[in-house]
Amino acid sequence: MRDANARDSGRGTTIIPETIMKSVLCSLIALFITLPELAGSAAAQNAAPINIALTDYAFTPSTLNLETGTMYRFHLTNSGSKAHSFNAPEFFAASQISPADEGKVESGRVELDSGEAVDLTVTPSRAGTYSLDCSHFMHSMLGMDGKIVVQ
Ligand SMILES: [Cu+2]
Repeated sequence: MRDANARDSGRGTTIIPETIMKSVLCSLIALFITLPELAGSAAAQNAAPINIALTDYAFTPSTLNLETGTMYRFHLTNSGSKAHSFNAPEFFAASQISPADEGKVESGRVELDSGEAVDLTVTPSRAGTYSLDCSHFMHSMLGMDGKIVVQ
């Protein structure tokens, strides 16, 4: 009887720390899952919003004036009837794209289907004048180009 009691109380003392450990681990895991998300949304909220409309065949505005070290939230909308792209490889190479948005930029451009909108958090890191155009066939010749001036 005494042995059984000793075993019971022994089990009791090990069960309590185990459940505490489990709940501590669970909250730590939850914290690590939500932290990058919170950081990402906080960064996006601090970014200066810039609306850029892509149409057949123009960027509005066609000149973007930006400052190095300032975080911007590009809101690209394609309100044209065709697919267009925001093609600025030199600008993107000279900028920090937020990790959450890196997948939206491929070979220095963002592709948008007709009616599509894309948000992009970008921080220019080098001053310069960078060309912007639509990479689709003949679109830049039809007037779909512009520039990005970073000071
Ligand atoms: Cu285009």
